[in-house]
Amino acid sequence: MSDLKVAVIGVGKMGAFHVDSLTRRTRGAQVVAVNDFSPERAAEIAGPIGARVVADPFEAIGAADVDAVVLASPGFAHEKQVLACLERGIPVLCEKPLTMDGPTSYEVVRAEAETGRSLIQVGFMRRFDTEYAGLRSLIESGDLGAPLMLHCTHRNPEVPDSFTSEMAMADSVVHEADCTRFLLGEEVVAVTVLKGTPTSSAPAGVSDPMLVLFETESGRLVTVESFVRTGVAYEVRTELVAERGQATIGLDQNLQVKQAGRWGGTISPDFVVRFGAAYDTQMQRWVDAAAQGTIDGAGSWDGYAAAAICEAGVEAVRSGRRTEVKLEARP
Ligand code: ISE
Repeated sequence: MSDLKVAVIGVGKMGAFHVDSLTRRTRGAQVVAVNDFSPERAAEIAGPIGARVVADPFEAIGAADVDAVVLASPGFAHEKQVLACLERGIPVLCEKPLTMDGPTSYEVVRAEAETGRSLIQVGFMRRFDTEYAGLRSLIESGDLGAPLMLHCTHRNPEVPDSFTSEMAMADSVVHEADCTRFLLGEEVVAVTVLKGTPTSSAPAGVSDPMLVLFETESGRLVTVESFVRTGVAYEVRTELVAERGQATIGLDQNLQVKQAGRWGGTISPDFVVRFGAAYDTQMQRWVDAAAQGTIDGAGSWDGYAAAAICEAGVEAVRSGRRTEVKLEARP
């Protein structure tokens, strides 16, 4: 079978990683077209792999030789670009968020349902991380009894000053929203946010860290510490509390060295290092599925549910009140 010919839209940090993954670490795929709002950046990434630069993202999506699309453009551009992929009937791997809010994500879910196919995969890469997948299998096995709570820690070493509390919800906490659904297999129905003393590194008015509480359909509680200016490293952990035991993932304990009266190791500096293998596994599974005209991972409904949870989360940040998540019926 010939390689899947892929257009990559947006080649910032994430898109460039995906191009590298498709070119060097994924079987059965070839990047043929690259688009970015900076033509110089697009040329820098496309040149070494012999792909062409396409100035207009919609021209790249519509190109006759493009079989599938990876979208790593800014979130606000996703809605129209995903719809263009649906219109052409080609598979798309869309980085989160699916769109910028619940209602527009739901429109995308409906548009996909009308095609009668599963064409949209959302890049919730943690589902492909061996530890997250292992924790889900453990929950499903029933060995620890019924799951009761999750405690999630989400820490970034640094973000730009322009990164607001609302952005922490939509950009970082969104992964915990998806993991909650992935691990517990049920919807989140309400979000509450508590803002504590902010770090002195946070600009005035920005709540960092903050404590987010998800309530699920069956009444389970999930706590999320969101702290995006720790100045330390990238730390993402989850502890499951179940009826007959607990389990923890994300300790990120790599090589530990003892020397000269001290011991220690390193912590992943960022998400591309911590989740690099998960991104690559996601890419291989998506390419294999896309070659069959389908997806293998989080779908548009998952993207919509995460967007709806984050929308409630942003409202909870602003109002300080417990906010219910409003989900439409699944088409
Ligand atoms: C970033 O955009 C990501 O998607 C990472 O996975 C997340 O952990 C980080 O907090 C975000 O800023």
